[in-house]
Amino acid sequence: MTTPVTVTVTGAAGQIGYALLFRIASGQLLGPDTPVRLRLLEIPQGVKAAEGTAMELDDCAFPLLRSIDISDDARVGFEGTNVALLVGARPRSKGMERGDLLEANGGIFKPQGEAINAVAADDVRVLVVGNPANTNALIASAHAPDVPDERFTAMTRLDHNRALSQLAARTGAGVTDIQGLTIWGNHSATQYPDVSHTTVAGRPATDLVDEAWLTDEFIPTVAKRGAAIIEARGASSAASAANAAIDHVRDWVLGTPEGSWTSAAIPSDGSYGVPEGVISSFPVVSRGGAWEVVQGLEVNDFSRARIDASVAELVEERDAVKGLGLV
Ligand code: NAX
Repeated sequence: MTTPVTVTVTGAAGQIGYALLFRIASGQLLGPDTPVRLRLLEIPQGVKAAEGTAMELDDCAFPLLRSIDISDDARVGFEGTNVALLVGARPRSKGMERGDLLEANGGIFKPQGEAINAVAADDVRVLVVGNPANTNALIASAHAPDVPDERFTAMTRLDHNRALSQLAARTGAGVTDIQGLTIWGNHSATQYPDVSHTTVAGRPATDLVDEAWLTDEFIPTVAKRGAAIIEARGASSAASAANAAIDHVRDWVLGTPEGSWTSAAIPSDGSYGVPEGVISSFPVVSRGGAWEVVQGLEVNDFSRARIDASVAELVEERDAVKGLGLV
């Protein structure tokens, strides 16, 4: 057994929190040999429900779960944290403009970034799930000057998994037959699921599916899957989002398998023409506990236009939060 790892989940009493916490406590995040200390951060109105979830966690008698602390104070919630999953965010309410949404989330992610800077462990890794995830991650990072920028990431793994599943269904393959798929850009409707380097059981995906399907079905289905889930379920994706968060952190900490890559939103180093500093989704591998952008992929004209459109949206969001004094 190794030393316990402290994992903070914000929005712990929410839907995704409920789907996430049991999997973390059971060892699915960090493996079967790593004990976990959980810290649940909520707003005051959410604390009681988080206490209920903690009672259920107790009742699972998970061998790896060492402790559960609940707080509505970010300085307590992030104390000594090694892995911070920032799930709680301010959703867009009816009639809310994008600027208002960014400002409201600034009110959450600025103090959380400051608290992470002040009290988290030196090796803290942050995954932002709460939307607008890429820009929320940028805000938190801007307020944590002592934490290296690359430790702040945002989640596009759910989009990646959705794309894998759609392509597998279309080609009659298994998801494990698919390699080299990428989500580029923002976790929003402008995201670009790219199969131009993808192979399915060793064959180029572009030989197996036609362009019309890619443009008219695959890309919009992946990008709008969240809305389709809400329509069908009457509630937004929760278990699949929690699953993707587990995949992201596990790969980040333990490494991605040899021979393929995944997608994660990480601060750009300028690769593929994405302006430096913007938190954009890229093809990535994880080696030695750090994400690396897969280099040297050819970007065709179609991909270029799609990547540029999504990145332009990210730049706009960054400029908007800059204008609000949030970064
Ligand atoms: P819920 O509304 O069920 O839960 C959110 C929880 O966050 C609530 O319990 C609330 O009290 C808490 N909260 C709000 N402000 C907080 C703060 N300042 N500190 C701590 N807790 C706070 O939402 P849920 O369905 O769990 O979704 C959470 C977030 O995930 C939303 O922003 C949603 O848009 C986002 N998603 C992101 C996805 C992604 O792929 N990146 C996919 C799924 C999901 O839509």
